[in-house]
Amino acid sequence: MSDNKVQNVDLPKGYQLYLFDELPSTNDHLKELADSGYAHKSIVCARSQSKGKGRLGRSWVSAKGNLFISYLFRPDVTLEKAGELSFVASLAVANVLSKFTDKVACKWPNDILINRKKVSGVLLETKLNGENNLEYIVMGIGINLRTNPTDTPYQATNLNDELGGKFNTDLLKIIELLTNEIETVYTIWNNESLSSILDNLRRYMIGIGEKIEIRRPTGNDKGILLNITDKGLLVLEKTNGEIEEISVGDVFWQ
Ligand code: BT5
Repeated sequence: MSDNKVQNVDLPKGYQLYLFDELPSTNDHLKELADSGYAHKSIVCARSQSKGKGRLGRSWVSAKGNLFISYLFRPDVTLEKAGELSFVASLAVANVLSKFTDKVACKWPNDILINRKKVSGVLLETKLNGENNLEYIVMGIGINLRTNPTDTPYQATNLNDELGGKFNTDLLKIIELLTNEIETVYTIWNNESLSSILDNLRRYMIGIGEKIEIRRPTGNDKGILLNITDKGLLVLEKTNGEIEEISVGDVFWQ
């Protein structure tokens, strides 16, 4: 395992990176390491994944050249509070991508877009210790740096194409940029609250006031995206006038 430990990378204090050529899923591997006692702020990155995972049992297309990275955190918080880390991840990714282009946006809840196409996604996985006591959380982030699938229901893109073929930053440099940003945003979340994260994220959020379709496991709904609440829920005004606060789903533009 120590073979995978990377020393020549400039990360904020406390972070340790483990880099692999290929893994089934960086989230799954980091969960195993977490179970064997790896520390808060351990990071697993793979150059490719053979079984990359999305949310709700979906898969994440994981070809070489893109970023597949997972962060382990052991905050002393409830499960509900830990879920807020998805917004921490989104804001950090949006801030990093904004160093390359001003076309970055966020589509609720965690999709990061360039020119309204999906370039990145976030998958949180938790382990509980007792009823509502968090043992750890794994924050998985995928960023399409050089390629993207072309057959997804929501259109995808990659950073290199959006920069007209001019992306040439190496993997360790991207990991440094992202980890620095994650540390900054995580510290704000840890010290203050979700509201300051969401205020920043709202600068990137698109779709407010627009007609959307929300697709979710329990059924689809159409309406106007009114707002994102201070807890990160999506407020939908349905076509029948009813207002609902939604915690899980995928947004499609109408
Ligand atoms: C996500 O899920 O967007 C979360 C993706 C998290 C991936 C990271 S990579 C590192 C870590 N290890 C893992 O195993 N996973 C995490 P979701 O919102 O469910 O989006 C998945 C859907 O997006 C799929 O059903 C496809 O339609 C589409 N999709 C799949 N691969 C994609 C890609 N590379 N780029 C854009 N869209 C993609």
